[in-house]
Amino acid sequence: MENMFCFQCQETAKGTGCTVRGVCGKDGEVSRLQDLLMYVLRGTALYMEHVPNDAQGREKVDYFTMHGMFTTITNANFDREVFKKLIKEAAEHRETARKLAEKHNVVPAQTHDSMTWQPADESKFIAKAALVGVLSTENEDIRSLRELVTYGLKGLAAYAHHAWMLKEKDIEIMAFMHKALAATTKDLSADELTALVLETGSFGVKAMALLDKANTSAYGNPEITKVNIGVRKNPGILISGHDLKDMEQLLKQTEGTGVDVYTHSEMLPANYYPAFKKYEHFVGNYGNAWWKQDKEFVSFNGPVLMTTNCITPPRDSYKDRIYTTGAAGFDGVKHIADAEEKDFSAIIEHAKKCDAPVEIETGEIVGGFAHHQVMQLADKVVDAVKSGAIKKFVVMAGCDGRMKSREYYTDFADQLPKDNVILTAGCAKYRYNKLQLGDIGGIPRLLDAGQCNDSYSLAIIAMKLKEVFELDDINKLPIEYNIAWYEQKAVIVLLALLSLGIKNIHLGPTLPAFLSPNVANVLVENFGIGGISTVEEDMKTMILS
Ligand code: SF4
Ligand code: SF3
Repeated sequence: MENMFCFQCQETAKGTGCTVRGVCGKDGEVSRLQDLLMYVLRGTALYMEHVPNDAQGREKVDYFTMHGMFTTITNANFDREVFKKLIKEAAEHRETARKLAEKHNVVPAQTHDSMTWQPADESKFIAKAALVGVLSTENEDIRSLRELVTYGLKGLAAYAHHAWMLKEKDIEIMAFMHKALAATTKDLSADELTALVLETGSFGVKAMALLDKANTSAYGNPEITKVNIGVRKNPGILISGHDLKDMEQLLKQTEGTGVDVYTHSEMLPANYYPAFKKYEHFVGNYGNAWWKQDKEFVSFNGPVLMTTNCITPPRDSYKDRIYTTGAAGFDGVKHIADAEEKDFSAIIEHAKKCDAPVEIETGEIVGGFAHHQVMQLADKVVDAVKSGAIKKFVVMAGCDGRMKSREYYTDFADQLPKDNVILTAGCAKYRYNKLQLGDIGGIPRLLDAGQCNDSYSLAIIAMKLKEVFELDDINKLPIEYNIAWYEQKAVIVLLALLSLGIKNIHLGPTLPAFLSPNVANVLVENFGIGGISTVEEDMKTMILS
């Protein structure tokens, strides 16, 4: 038997599954512990799906399940001790869930082993995990659908978690999370599971809308911003990941200390928010997408705060400068504890002893085109479409990754006709956000809405255009979707788009390994999902046709 089995991300080994060690660096033990954590969370869900939404005391269980799932997404947490602790805590939360169900007279008649298995003996965790992982579902289509739901839920949990940090909670999202997680243990038909996949997508829309509300009500609407990509002479802290509350607290705590703050990868869009732009010591963005961190963290010189995914196994040369917080973690890396106001003093003191960052790039990039800002430009955009100055919008949202084949996205962006506008979100943008793509009558040809969750903004923009042009079908808009995926946040974005009725999405650089041939067929037949080919070929079929 394999030491592990994981195929949740795009870079999975041989395009089929990681079985010895993850391409991401996750080892067999951590992978198995993640499987076991998911198992106990499923057991919890089998109680929680019956607990009324207004039941007193459910919030802690909701939070724990959401947080637990978030820790298992690709490149979030690699710390085995964290997972052992989470598994034991999960059993305690499951007990709370059982008591809640009992109190409300809704204890299910049927039991499942995940509802009763006890983590009494740590030495038995791995053996148990080997029995309950992905491959424990034998039918490959059912397995495929269960995992598609599960990965969508992981992405959904991550977005709901970011919103929760800003005190935006939606009990219906939590209730659905348990219902869907519970469903993955049941004997459902392929049709029932397919319906659940779409329902997961519709809750993905809700979670992204909730997060959009949380972010914009706390920090204002993103606005067009030129972001400096060079450096200054002070020591700096680099902040990565997606958690804007951490960003806020770090900026506050570093003010007046002589330490500058730079964003990295998915934190770049923090530069677009009015509440953050006002800080004089907030310099700009350093580096590129997550997978280049092993080089860029070396030249940054100062400490790095990883607030969420994507962390990659740190090199010894800079490991002592990495700090994690929230759902992120790595063995031997310092972790900043959760608190209403987190204490970043250790990282600030650390920064003061470091050299200033080495400049690796100079200039500016432009972003901040979330829905509110684009609506301000709506008249201009509509006129440009009507006059033919803009022929097409191409949504190129999603993730970046290591594979050489992703150069496709740089070439694709570069070769698009000059009357096409790219709409982007997520770290996929680093493949082309430093190209000089120009503008169309003052409208930049690359409109960056923000983080991957801000794909919600792209959907809002599409729906607004549909209304303006009085179309009965969103697919009649001159919009093409050429999306790059890597981890499970991209899975929920994809499912969200499908639930909104968007068809003919191209997904690359490869289709998910967790789609069985039959499930892939269902997606092709019902939604027109396709892969990518060569730039020349795709330019012909998507853009010039
Ligand atoms: Fe492999 Fe991706 Fe799973 Fe890591 S997350 S073990 S790379 S499939
Ligand atoms: Fe990137 Fe990890 Fe997906 Fe939020 S940071 S998009 S890969």
